Amino acid sequence: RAFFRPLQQAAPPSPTKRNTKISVIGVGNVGMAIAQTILTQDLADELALVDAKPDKLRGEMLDLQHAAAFLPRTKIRASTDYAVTSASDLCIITAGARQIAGESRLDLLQRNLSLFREIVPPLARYSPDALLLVVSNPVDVLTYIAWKLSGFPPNRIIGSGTNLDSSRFRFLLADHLEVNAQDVQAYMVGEHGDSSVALWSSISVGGVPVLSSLEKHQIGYEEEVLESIRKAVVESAYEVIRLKGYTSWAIGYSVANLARSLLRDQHRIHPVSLLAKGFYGIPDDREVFLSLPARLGRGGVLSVANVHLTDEESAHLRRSADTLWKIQQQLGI
Ligand code: 6V0
Repeated sequence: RAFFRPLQQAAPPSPTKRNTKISVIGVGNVGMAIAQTILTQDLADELALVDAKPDKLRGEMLDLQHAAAFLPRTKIRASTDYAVTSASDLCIITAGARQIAGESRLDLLQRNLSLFREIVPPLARYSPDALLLVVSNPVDVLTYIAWKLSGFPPNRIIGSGTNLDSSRFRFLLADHLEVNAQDVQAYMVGEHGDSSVALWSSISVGGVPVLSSLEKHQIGYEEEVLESIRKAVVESAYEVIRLKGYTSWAIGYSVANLARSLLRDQHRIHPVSLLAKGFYGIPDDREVFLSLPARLGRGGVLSVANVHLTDEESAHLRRSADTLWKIQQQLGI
């Protein structure tokens, strides 16, 4: 005897109602933090996981599935075969080779390039209309590589970039000013990591611009404090890695936040890595991905906010663009 009996004369489900599907490639610390945040925040109807290690992959899938009684209903699947990602709305790449002792940054990049050659073409084939979100490091160069290997238009290729750096910046500013981080607006742009650029003029608390509201004699002091906060942002990733071996929770929340803005067409502004040529004096022949504040929606990067940069800030961006471009030339892609 069936447990449920169908309603008489029921209409079939509407064919126009589509499920939202997210795929996460790489189920390491970062991939799993992203996956679990996506589940708890009810961002997808279907979640597909892919990794090169079948046992670890199956173990992680079962562990998440066993939480079904406590979560919104999401179909979770996992496979080493990319067919599982078919018809995704968003593919998030977190797979990455780890740096071996003594290995140069360029050698690591070469290894990640071969890895991306295995990952990106099948993702693009199975989900030709998807948005691609790259998290693996070095994120700006790998986002460029994903763009080249996918053949997707640039608006559908996004690197998580300085979205995380900016949230660390907001946390530290909020801590200093004793306010809630959600009320602090502040952007870090440029290259993710060591040479990211803090946009001082962007800092506002509760809508009040911090620097321009200070008296002249206070500005020097406050600029010193802000500079020490910027340094602390750069240091903080190293500190977490030194203390616990990797970073996971903050990148998990930050990527889930991007997924929400993209899939729910929120038109929110996030600093993410995007094709930056032509912006802030970056020449058109420099095809590099760098973070700039962008309006995100269902179409991916909808537009780039025209924020004011000082001469020094835009020169810094152009230097980063040059460095990344030279690295890309050496990779031969
Ligand atoms: P991890 O725990 O080593 O996980 C990497 C996963 O990738 C492992 O499960 C591997 O099995 C898997 N993998 C390796 N090769 C393949 C392949 N060919 N196909 C599929 N899967 C594969 O690393 P962790 O999760 O800690 O970090 C992942 C990446 O995220 C690294 O590159 C980090 O540097 C990067 N991060 C980026 C951040 C950002 O802000 N953009 C922040 C934190 C980490």
